Amino acid sequence: MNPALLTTQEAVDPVFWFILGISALMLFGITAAMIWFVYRYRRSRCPEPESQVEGNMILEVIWIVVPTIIVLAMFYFGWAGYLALRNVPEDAMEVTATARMWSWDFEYANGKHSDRLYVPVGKPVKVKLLSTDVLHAFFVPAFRIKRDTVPGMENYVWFVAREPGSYDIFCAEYCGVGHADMTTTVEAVPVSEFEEWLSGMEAAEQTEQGRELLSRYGCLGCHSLDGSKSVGPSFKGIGGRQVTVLENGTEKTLASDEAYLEKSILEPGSQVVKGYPPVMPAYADRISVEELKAIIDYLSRIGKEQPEKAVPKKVSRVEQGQALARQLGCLGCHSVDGSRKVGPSLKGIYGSERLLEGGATVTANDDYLRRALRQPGAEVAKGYPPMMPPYPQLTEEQVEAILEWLESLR
Ligand code: HEC
Ligand code: HEC
Ligand SMILES: [Cu+2]
Repeated sequence: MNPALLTTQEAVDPVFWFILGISALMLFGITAAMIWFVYRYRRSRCPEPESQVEGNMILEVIWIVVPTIIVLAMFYFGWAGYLALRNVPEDAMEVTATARMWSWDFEYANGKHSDRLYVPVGKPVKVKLLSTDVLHAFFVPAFRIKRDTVPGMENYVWFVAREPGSYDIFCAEYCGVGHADMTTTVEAVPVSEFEEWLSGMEAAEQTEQGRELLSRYGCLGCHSLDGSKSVGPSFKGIGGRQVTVLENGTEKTLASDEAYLEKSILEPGSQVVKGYPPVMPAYADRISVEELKAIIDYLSRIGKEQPEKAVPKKVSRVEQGQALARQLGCLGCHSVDGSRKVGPSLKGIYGSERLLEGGATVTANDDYLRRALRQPGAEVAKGYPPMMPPYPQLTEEQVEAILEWLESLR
């Protein structure tokens, strides 16, 4: 038997049914024999023992040998199944699951994080298990896997999802007041959908990447984002607008769709915007296909949306704060809809009056909220346990992003 070829369900289920079957057989066999003996040798029928049995070799051999074989068989199948659970197939995809009070964070090879575990159907997944605080346990009943996450120690499980679907994940180690809320799901999706999800970025990241490329390639030296004319036309509203160009000396009016944008970047000389000098360098051999795509996406987007929204210092910060809150597990203890969890809801907290343990009240301004993050034990909200962990790893910039996110929850 090659244990590595099994899925975890196939490794566990037969052993389970084997042991359950033998136990059931024993239960019914022994109970039936007992009832039969009670009836057959009842006192009214046999008041006195009539014979004295000294021993029976054959019987003794049977009840030593048969149970020994049964127990060894249970051990053998159990051990083989256990090896299958511990031998990760070589082509397994790695994901890191971090448990903390009271939520899960999943990190993929490319650095992407999520609060649900996305996996491709049919591909083995190795889940590295870490804990940042106390003992938790990663439990997915559908795949028959359960393993402790231990602070300071790395553990692992693996599984294959054969069918697309959503499978429950629980924490199976009592870890404090929020334990019962420590649930999420494995989302098994077709491989192509998974790849798309994995490489996909949040809108905020995309916007940031697009902008970053524009400044890296010096586009912003000749193009403004705010509508003002510089060496070249402004990018403001560029996606989808009508533009008049000179192509080989003839004037043409066309819509600046993605194909037009691509051509303008790769071979700007072929269509020159009317009223501008043909000085834009060609980028045909200088940027990669992905970068070109990111730039075009960005330019098309700032055409459709409000430019202030698409070049969003503020919005992307809020989204960064929200992503951090999810990643750091704030949402395991705080709701954003006004409901009480382990800690107070973060909805409407910004700017509100807070009652503290000891009777003082404070206004939740940036200073207070910053202290709440930096030294959570110093001021404790009244009626709540002093359970909030400190986050010494947060940079000042990240704290600012979280504060802006909190402000947006008003
Ligand atoms: C040296 C200055 C300069 C640089 C650097 C530059 N451009 Fe241009 N760009 C221009 C000029 C001038 C025009 C208008 C004439 C033309 O169409 O060639 C233009 C036109 C365009 C157009 C068509 C604009 C419209 O209104 O239809 C796009 C799109 C564009 N540039 C994108 C970019 C991108 C993206 C980059 C960076 C990868 C870049 N440009 C770098 C000067 C520049
Ligand atoms: C383990 C659970 C837990 C986690 C994780 C957690 N908190 Fe808290 N938090 C609490 C509890 C409990 C309180 C109330 C007691 C106190 O003030 O210390 C609290 C208080 C707060 C307060 C002050 C609330 C008030 O009413 O004045 C803020 C703001 C806050 N948390 C934000 C966050 C942010 C942001 C994160 C993520 C970086 C986070 N918390 C992570 C449990 C948690
Ligand atoms: Cu837990």
